[in-house]
Amino acid sequence: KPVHVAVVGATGAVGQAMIDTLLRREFPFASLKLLASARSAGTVVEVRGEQLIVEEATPESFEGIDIALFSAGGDVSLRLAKEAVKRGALVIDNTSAFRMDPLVPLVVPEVNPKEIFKNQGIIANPNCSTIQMMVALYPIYREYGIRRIVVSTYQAASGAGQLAMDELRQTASAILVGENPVAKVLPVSKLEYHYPLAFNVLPQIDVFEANGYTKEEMKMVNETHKILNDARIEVTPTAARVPVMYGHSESIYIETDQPFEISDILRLLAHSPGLVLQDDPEHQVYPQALQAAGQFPVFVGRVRKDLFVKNGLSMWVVADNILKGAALNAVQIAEMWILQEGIGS
Ligand code: A2P
Ligand code: 11C
Repeated sequence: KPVHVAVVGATGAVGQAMIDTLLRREFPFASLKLLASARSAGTVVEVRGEQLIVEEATPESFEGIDIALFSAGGDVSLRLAKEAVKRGALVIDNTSAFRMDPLVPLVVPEVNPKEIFKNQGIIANPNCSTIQMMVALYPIYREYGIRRIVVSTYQAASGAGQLAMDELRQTASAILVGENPVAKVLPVSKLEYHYPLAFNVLPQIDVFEANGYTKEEMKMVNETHKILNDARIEVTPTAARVPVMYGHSESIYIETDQPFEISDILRLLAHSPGLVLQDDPEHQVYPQALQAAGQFPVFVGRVRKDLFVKNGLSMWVVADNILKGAALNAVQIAEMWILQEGIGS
């Protein structure tokens, strides 16, 4: 049976990466429908040598669609995902709209692939900073157990969208010619105060919650608990935006339940799915955002035992937030789904 795929938000940064990823991985789609808002309806995009015309996303757009990849913001998902399901599509949603819904699986294919098959029409893609942390920690969690995670993120501007990337470029250029740049987008466009990201670090991603943590930080706590199905893990996150275009970096410290040898941890990380170990201090080899940009894997390095805490372990984890953090993870879920269903041309 042929598979008909739709990308909702096809003109956005993640939507474009979804199209690229479907092509790079030779996803066997029979047709590809590109959907966005009325603003960009009529835009022509070339895919596999064919001129595809972007259409406005409406409930009727999903007639005949088998898999719909959504990345057009939570409001669009809330309005249209169930319409797509009603018409027989499997929705893989990259927004936060359904992530914490108990009826919606939250999936990182390297970690909890079986959840894919418990879906009731919608599968949620986790937040980018959670996905890369899960890929790196799951092998250790499975072998040794993890009771505590202290994570600090160094997140790229692309996570906040195209306007944030434009602002990073503009504020950097302004500072270089001695001007005082005025920011209008970062850290959160809908809030009152804005600060330049260029030559700066902003310890705020998304809005603050009543407990003093940001929404981004709370996603790392709640999504980790749901993906590992273990709410006992103590997660202490700090999320910061750094002047990088693509690639989130994370400094992760964990405490395991069982004691470990560092050589065993390195061997484990070197042979885990979706993960590339880049750890050779002697030759200054470690993961870097610039090198991870455009790549599919999660990179891990700087792996070392804590100097004081018996089961403490630190590492540096980097991934392309638009690829493994969004588009690739969604496409991997779609691949597993069609394999199991035995569909695809
Ligand atoms: P459009 O280009 O028509 O605005 P990004 O996060 O990079 O800004 O991308 C957001 C994506 O979501 C774009 O493809 C955008 O399309 C799409 N989008 C925004 N609002 C809507 C909407 N109301 N209906 C459908 N797609 C939308
Ligand atoms: C960022 N993590 O880097 C955010 C973007 O829940 O899918 C992704 C938000 C989400 O700003």
